[in-house]
Amino acid sequence: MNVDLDQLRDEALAQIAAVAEASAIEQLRVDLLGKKGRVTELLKQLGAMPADQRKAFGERVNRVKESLAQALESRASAINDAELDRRLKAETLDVTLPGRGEGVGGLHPVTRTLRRIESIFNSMGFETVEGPEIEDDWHNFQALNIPESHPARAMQDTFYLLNAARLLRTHTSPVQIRTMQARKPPIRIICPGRVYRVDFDRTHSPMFHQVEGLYVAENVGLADLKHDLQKFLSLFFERDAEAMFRPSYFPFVEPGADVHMKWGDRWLELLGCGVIHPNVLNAVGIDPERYSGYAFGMGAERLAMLRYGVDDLRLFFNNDLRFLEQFR
Ligand code: 2U9
Repeated sequence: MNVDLDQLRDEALAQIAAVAEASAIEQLRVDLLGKKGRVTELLKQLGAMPADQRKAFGERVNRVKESLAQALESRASAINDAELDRRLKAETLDVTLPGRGEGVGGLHPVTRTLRRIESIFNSMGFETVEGPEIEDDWHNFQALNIPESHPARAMQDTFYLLNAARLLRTHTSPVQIRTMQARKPPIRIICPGRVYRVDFDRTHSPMFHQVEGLYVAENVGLADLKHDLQKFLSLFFERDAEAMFRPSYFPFVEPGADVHMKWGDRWLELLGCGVIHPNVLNAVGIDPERYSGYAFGMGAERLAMLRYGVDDLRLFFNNDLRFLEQFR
């Protein structure tokens, strides 16, 4: 018995000393001191002993039990300390590093361009008016003297809604139609907004932004148009813009023109314009014998490309931050 107890204690102490993990310590505790542990089993033998040996043996077992419990506890705390040391070394934090900060946002280059166009025209006496992006055939085409046979009305060019009674506006002209129906001349407005066409390549997007404008009053003509657009271009490009008005056809104006601007040694087409067709004035109930007007239309992305030197329109719609960040 005596030898067994000492041997058990020495073996157990050696096992405890050899343990390297907290979970293994717990397993050892169960093996030694648990309900069916080796030391506990010894205590169970007490009952079968002669009474004169029982007390002395009981005391010895209890002493072994206490020393093992103590050894287990100090080994466990040594393992915990070592683990804490390891983590403190591994998970160091450099509190002197500068913070990452918050990224400062900015307006999209097309938004900036739209606002620039708008504020220039506002300063020239044009009021900004907006309207619906879902339109009907009359406001988008018929009122604008666009004939039934015009290719713009074909499915390949216009997005029609499922029942075909409505469509996504192909220009912001219906806003001018609605404004002329609701007001009396003089009317001097610009209409910025999204427009939609079935078109997608390096210089066309199925959704893009237009700014259209018109001025309707008595005795408004081509001279006013040329003067006002010349002024707009000079303000927009911040230089003495050299503009050329070249005859062009649009159903809603007569005469119509494309406006080109001298760009280095080339002429660039920038926008379209013209004197409002009498059929359009009649359609909205304005007497073409008394009133006349001019109108123009420009693509905001096209002006943004020129102002910022961007050569692919699709960059405006991909929204890659590496591109957008350059406009902060
Ligand atoms: C009404 C009457 C006339 C607006 C006009 C243009 C010429 C024109 C294009 C420029 C490039 C569209 O953005 S673009 O693709 N626009 O060339 N727009 S005259 O004429 C109007 C508008 C409304 C009631």
